[in-house]
Amino acid sequence: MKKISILGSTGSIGTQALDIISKNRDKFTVKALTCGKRVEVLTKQIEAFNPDLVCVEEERDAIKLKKRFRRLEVLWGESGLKEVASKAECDILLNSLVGMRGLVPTYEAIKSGKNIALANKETLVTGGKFIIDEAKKNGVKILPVDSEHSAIFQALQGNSEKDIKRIYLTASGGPFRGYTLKELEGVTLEQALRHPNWSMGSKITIDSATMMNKGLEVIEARWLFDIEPEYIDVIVHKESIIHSMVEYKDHSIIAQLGAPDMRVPISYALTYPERIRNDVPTVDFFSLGSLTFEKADTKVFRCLDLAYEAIKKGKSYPVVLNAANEVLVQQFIEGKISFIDIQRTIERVMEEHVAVNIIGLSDILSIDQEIRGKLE
Ligand code: MN3
Repeated sequence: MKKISILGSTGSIGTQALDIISKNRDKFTVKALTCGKRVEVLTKQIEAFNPDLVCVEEERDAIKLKKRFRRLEVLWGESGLKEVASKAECDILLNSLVGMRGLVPTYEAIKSGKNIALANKETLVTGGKFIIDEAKKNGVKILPVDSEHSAIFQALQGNSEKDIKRIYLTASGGPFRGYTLKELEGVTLEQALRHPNWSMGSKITIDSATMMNKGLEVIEARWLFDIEPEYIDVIVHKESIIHSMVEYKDHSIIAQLGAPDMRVPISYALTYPERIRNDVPTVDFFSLGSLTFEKADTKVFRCLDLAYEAIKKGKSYPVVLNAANEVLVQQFIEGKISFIDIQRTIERVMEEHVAVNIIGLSDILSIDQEIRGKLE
């Protein structure tokens, strides 16, 4: 039995992970769960999975849960989340928090020697080298949950990272693939939330529409697989069947394919190096007929170039890129700014930024706060 703890158990990745666990009760047991405000969903999860430890955002919700489940340990707030990451008893901690707030819990989990199934890409975008070095120092595995990085990880099995020549990250292109800059100006929140292939949370769905998601994934791949950004290419592949590819030094290319369903990469991270059965549909090649590949239009989708620029310049730039993006996506969701304002403002904030060296966690957190303060 593998002991699993989940940060962000009521979100899209968290609920799909629990769905996998519920169908494989002989393989997994759940030790800790955390959520923000979806306490009703968490309550059902506590009844179904019987964890020892939970954490919620608000103290009043924690008090209610404590009354209802007497033997359950209930924590709350950011400090509670940190405590869960550090003390939850588990073989794998699934971090499916959204945004940069996943960074500190990842760090705590690494320090306490836990292997991490990482769905929170902002951890590596902002923490980068610092997080990878800490993981190495503590002998901790970081197993990718993001579908592209899971594909690369799968294509690497039996091979060596040293022999990688190039990584091809595939992108669906999102709902606005083929749009001109002019057309992008008029898009609505409802349109941006309608992803053609993947069903995901709202932050990542907006990031997919701006293509910032792919930019963040380039940075994530840079750190996960220790490869310079000039050897990471983005290919728009609208069918979302090839989830990414690795080209080796002998020019052999290994790809991972499958239906676009997050339960596959989630399962693989939880059961690695084994695989388990699931009810995900198989790829029907004859009804697909063909797979297509295009260049991303970075003149229209500026975020992708901005992410490459941030990782190439290094230092504090990726933290700035991420902080600005998180604030602006939230403002777009709240109807305060237009879709195109997201990329325009990130570009301006990056131009104005004077680079700072990142030595430790406190540098990352203070740059993040500074950028949020400017935009909020
Ligand atoms: Mn992805």
